[in-house]
Amino acid sequence: MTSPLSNKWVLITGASSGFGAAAARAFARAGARLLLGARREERLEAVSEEARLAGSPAALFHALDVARTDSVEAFASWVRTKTDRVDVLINNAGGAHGLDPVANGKDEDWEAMLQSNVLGVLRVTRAILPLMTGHPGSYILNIGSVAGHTAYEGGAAYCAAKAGELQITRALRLELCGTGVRVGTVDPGLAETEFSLVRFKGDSARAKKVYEGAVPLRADDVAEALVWAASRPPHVCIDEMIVKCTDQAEVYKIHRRTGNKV
Ligand code: NDP
Ligand code: 8X3
Repeated sequence: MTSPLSNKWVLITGASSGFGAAAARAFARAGARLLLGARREERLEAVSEEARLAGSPAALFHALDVARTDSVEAFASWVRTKTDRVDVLINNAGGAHGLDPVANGKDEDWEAMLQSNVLGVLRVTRAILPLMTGHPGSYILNIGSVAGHTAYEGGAAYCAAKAGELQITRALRLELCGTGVRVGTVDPGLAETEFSLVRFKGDSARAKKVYEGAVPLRADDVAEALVWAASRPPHVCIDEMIVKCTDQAEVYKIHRRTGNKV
């Protein structure tokens, strides 16, 4: 049976690692053509090669920093040289920087989180929307987080950013109602990617502890959820999906076999 994603153009931001790279491979297995962006081009090159081997008829990549309007515009211009339509836009680029309480918060961490998780989604969506609006059934899928639903200590800016992403999704859903363009958010919980390594600025021991004793989500679990959502027929819009590992009932309620507390 032909995949509903066969030859569709799927644009993924933050495709150089974690969910974005896993999504590139998963959409490739479904036969999609890929437009991949992130800052680390050598990583993108490796992911695009994996995607080609997994079955993508075109796995293309270009440097993208969603925190800069000029970079987003250059990326969008490059996209327009490859295709006049984007069927699926996955706004995934983002992450957390630091886990300091507000009293000790660093401007550069707050700014990086709001730039990538909030303004990045707005910028990329604004730039790519013209390639989607004439095509009913196209789909904007944003990556939110359980952090957008529940606040936690040390998470003020990140939780605010992901709550912002959720409200951007909801506003876009309203704005695009009647165009046939679908808008949704996939909001994962604890997932082992480079997320904690980035949050703790390369401290791998601290990053590892976040997952200790639990069985977290894998990047592939989230990628499969994205492929499933994007494979629904055009009249079906998955608006909001929360995906957590079985060991995580709430942000703070994580079953750990070692009893370790992060
Ligand atoms: P990773 O750190 O593995 O991946 C983050 C990706 O985002 C990388 O490809 C990185 O690429 C990219 N990125 C970050 N900043 C920018 C930027 N300014 N411009 C372009 N690309 C950028 O983590 P995850 O895969 O876990 O994170 C993906 C998304 O999922 C993020 O939005 C994160 O907040 C969210 N999330 C993660 C969860 C988790 O527990 N892992 C749970 C819920 C949500 P590069 O550095 O090459 O630019
Ligand atoms: C990542 C999940 O709980 O570490 O968005 O903020 S959490």
